[in-house]
Amino acid sequence: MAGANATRAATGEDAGGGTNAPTPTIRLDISDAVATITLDRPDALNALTVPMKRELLAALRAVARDRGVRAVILTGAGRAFCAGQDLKERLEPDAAPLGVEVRERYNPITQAMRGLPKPIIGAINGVAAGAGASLALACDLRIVAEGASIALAFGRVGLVPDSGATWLLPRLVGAAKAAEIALLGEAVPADEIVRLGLAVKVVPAGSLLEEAGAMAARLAAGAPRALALTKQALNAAWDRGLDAALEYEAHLQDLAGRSADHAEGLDAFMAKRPPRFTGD
Ligand code: T3D
Repeated sequence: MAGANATRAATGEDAGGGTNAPTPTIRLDISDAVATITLDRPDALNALTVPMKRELLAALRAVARDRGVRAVILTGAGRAFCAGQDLKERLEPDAAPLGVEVRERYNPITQAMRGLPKPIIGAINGVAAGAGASLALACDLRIVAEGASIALAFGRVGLVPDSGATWLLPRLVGAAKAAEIALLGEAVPADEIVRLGLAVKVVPAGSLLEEAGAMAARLAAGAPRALALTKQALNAAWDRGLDAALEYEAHLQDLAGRSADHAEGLDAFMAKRPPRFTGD
């Protein structure tokens, strides 16, 4: 798939095209080194079902493996980003216990996003509620559309924030604001999301994907390994003191310094030309 422009459903297996093939709920489009993962159940505001979580994880794993993908956009089809867990599915008699659902289906998604060695931009096109808010928070960067919002709506259905929200939110906005957002559960509107530093900017809904695409293209032109190591350093720094962070930076810089991309960056600088990074 590397380098190719492709669109496919992310079922995690060959859909086969047979009449019994399940309707895909995740779209994976790859173009010019940017993968766009679209949550695609617009009639249910992209609420997450078991197959959808499986497909989302498969899509994240596919883009992790694909050397041709250098940046990822996560967005929602229709008017919502994601309304969280599909609450109708929870009422089905064979629904897994919540602890199992979270451990086996949600947590691996958050881990895949935070561990993905490429930057993920959340193009937050509408409401991101419950586990949908957690998905938004697990992105590296966010751009929000006017009218979008983030709501830790878990309390309204008697649940606690999950999928990493209690870990990510305080680190992103501070403990006091995180407590306000998590305990009151009110929707944080787009301009406030930006004011809190949770998103880079708010843009008109019609230009959201264009703006996210421009940011992704900029990232895709960067040195892939350096970006991956930068994400790794930022992830690790959240759990470390200064001395450990300094040592880890030195270790990662040692790795980056041996890369072909570093040599190319120096060469391009001296020649006053744009670098052509390969990820080697
Ligand atoms: O496994 C586990 O359960 C553990 C993990 C839990 C994590 C969680 O995510 S818990 C939190 C779950 N999410 C919510 O509580 C949000 C529920 N949705 C809403 O509060 C509202 O829909 C919104 C505020 C997001 C949007 O409101 P509005 O008025 O714009 O739209 P709507 O009319 O409520 O929804 C439109 C349709 O989407 C509607 O379908 P219908 O009636 O036209 O056939 C609605 O039922 C459906 N929908 C919206 N959210 C969900 C949903 N269907 C299933 N599950 C949903 N979460």
